[in-house]
Amino acid sequence: MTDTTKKGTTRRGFLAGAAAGGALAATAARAGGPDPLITEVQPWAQSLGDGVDATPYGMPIHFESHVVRRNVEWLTADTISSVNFTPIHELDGTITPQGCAFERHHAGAIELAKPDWRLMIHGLVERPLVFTYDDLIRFPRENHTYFLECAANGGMEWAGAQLNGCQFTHGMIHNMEYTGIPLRTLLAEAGVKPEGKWVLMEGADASSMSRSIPIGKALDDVLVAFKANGEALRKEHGYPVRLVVPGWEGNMWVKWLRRVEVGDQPWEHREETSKYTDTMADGRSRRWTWEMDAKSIITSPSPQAPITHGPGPTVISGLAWSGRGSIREVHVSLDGGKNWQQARLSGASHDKALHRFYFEFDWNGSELLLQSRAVDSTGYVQPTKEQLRSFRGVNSVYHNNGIHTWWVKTNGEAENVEIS
Ligand SMILES: Nc1nc2c(c(=O)[nH]1)N[C@H]1C(S)=C(S)[C@@H](COP(=O)(O)O)O[C@H]1N2
Ligand SMILES: [Mo]
Repeated sequence: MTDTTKKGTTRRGFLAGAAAGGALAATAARAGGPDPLITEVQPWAQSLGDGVDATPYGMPIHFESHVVRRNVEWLTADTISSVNFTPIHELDGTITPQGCAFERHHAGAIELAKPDWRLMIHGLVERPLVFTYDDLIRFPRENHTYFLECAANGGMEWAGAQLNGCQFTHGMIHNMEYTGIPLRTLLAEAGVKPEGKWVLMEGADASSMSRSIPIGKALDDVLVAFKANGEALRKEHGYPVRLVVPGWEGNMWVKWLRRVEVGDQPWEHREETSKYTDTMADGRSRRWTWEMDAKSIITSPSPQAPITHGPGPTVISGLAWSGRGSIREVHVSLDGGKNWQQARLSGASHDKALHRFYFEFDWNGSELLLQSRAVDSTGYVQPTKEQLRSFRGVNSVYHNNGIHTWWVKTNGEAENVEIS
């Protein structure tokens, strides 16, 4: 094949033209001769592919088998009362597929069939009620997209940089479109008595996960959800029914929901006293911290997603979210917070849901101290870790929403660091 005779119509001509444009320089550099991937008939074009009955329910193609939840062995004594992390460094857009959305169980993920599921509403109500799954789905439904963030997301980073990858530092989060019945609809069916000011939400697993929620939130946007991203909840996320508590810490999103009790005061159960409370510098703990403050993280480049293409056009990508509303702006710094530039938000902007941001720039190959900073719709600005510690000390585990830093080296590798 001669590829120089008719410039502009041949492959070499095309690549030379592209190289002049800059963006395809890396591809053009390989243009020593004909590319067999283009010029030769490949195996996948010499035989037929799979039939439509080969995969009744599809899994990701095996080339993507590294895009999975991962756990950190030393973090918990066993894998039953434990957590794994969403591979946020590999995902894009805003929706988290259920198959790789992080899991947090206190007594393992249980198997509870729809016919065996019951939801009880009792306590300070006019009519104590029990719903079956078939009862539940006869109420009017709503669809909403929300993030769930475990309050402990980033907990290991309070004292300093520790885990090398955003999957581990920020991966206790997922974002799904839920189909469910507003809790207020079910409470109205039971008739909350005037003295009913709190609800206790309890799960059916052996942990008896239970949390107190003020009636105002329960009657606002809380959902009793049975689908996520269009399909049934996965077992790991509470099949057949879980609670969705928009913007509030993940622990309150009770899975395998079985009981709603209406009361006149909070129950002060384990998960809202000895756990999921924030210990301050003086050793005393904050009683409640329900809302998740605005936060952001650059997912690429990051330690698990280095820059592999060398200097030139580079895409920075990341996630931002707020438990108080939507994300108004995200700023990106290349120099550890000295200078900030506006990132570009792309995709859906739902209240209390993940937002995707991008920042495109021409990397000159020098070291970077990458940071991102979210501003939410209330005007709240994500704090630095220093600011956070000045208020909260270093005894905390939960609710670390400090600005995070990746040190990008000249070879494109990134490392979790903290700068002061
Ligand atoms: N019944 C029950 N609900 C539960 C839990 C649990 O162990 N049991 N864990 C809670 C915690 S701490 C979190 S962060 C979220 C995690 O939800 P996910 O596993 O869908 O990510 O569920 C919450 N709901
Ligand atoms: Mo959690």
